Amino acid sequence: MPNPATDSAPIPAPIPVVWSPSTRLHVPRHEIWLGVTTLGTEVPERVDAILGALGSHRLREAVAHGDDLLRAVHDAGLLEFLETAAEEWARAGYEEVVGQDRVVPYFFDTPALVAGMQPTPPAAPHGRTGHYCYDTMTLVGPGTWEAARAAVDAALTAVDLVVAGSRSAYALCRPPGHHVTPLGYGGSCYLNNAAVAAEALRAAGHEKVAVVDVDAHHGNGTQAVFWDRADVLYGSVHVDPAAGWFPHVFGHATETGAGDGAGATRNLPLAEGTGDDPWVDAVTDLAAWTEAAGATALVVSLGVDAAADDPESPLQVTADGYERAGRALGGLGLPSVIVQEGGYHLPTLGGLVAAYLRGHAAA
Ligand code: SP5
Ligand code: ZN
Repeated sequence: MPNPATDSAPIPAPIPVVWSPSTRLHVPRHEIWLGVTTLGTEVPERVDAILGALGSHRLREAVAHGDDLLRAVHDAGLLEFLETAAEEWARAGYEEVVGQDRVVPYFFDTPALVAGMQPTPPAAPHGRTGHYCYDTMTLVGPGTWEAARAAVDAALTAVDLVVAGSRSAYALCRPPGHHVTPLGYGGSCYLNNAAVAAEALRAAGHEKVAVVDVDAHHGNGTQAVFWDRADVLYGSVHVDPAAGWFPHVFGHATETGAGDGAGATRNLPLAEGTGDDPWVDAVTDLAAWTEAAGATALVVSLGVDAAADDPESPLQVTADGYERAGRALGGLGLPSVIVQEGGYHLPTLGGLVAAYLRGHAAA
C-alpha cells in the first residue's frame, strides 16, 4: 500500500566516501594469539568488501596531510618506531635467521620487569618492539606504515569535507586505529585515525567534539588520548571486558575520565549475546549524552564487528541495528566524520557499513 509520508520523502544524498589505495599495502599475514599463529583477520580484502557495497556513494581519494595533528595524538618515539620498524627488522635479517618476516614482539618492558629501575635502551630490534606493541596480534610488515599513514590522511580528508560544509563524510580507514594510545599500538591498530580526526575538528574551531565508538571492542586508545580532557568526549558501547574480552583491562562503566576530563568518558559494556534492541538503546544513550554535553561535531568510530556473523565478537547486532544506530547518531544533526574501525566477516562487512551510512544520512 502506498505511504504518502515516506513515498514523498526526499532520498538522502549518500555520504561521501574517502579512501586510499595505499591502505591495501598493509598485509599483516599472521596474528599470534595465545602463542598460536593464525591467519590475519584485518586483511586488505576488507577495503574491497566495503568499497563493493558503497557503489552509490561518491568516492574521493585521500589527500596527503602534514604531521602536526598526528604528532598531537602520538608520541614522537612511537611514530619513529612505526615508520622504521619494518626496515630495521629486514636489515637485522630475522627472515633469514628465524623465518619471521614481520615485526613481532616477544619481550615486554612492562613495569613488572622494570621494577622502578632505569632500563637502558635495547641494542637488538627484537628487544625493542614490546616497548611500543602491547600484544602479539599486531604485526608490522613492509607496507604497514604507508597504509596506516594513508588511513590517517583519509580521516583528515573527511574532516576537510565536513569543515567545508558537507554534513558528514566517511573515511574508509584501514588499518583501524582506536586501540592506539599516545605511546603504544595493538589490537590490529597502528595509528589512531579517530583521535586525529577529533583533533582536526578541534583545530577547525569546534570547542567540544564527541567521539562515539560502536566497534564491538572498547577503544582503549582513544579513551587514553582524551582521558583527562574536557574538550573531546569519548563514549563507547562494546562487549564487556569483564566477561573476558579484549582489551581486558579497560572499557568498564567505572572509567569516566580524570582531572579536567572527569565525566567526559562514558563506557556502556554489554553482555555477550546482546542483540539489536539493547545495543541500539546504548548507542541512543551515547547520542543523548553527546547532545547534553553540547558537542558541536561528532566522530563515529564505526566498527561493524558487533554484527552477529562477525568472528571476533559475541555481540549479535544485525544490519537493521546498524541502520538504527546511524539514525540515532545522524539525528544529532552534527557535522560528522565517520571513521572505519573493525569488522571482519568479508561477506557481510560492506553491507553493514552501507546500512549504518544509510541510517546516518536519513536522520
Ligand atoms: C579494531 C579491532 O576490532 N580490533 C580487534 C582487536 C581484538 N582482537 C582480539 C582477538 C582475539 C583472538 N582472535 C582470534 C583470531 C584467530 N585468528
Ligand atoms: Zn573491534
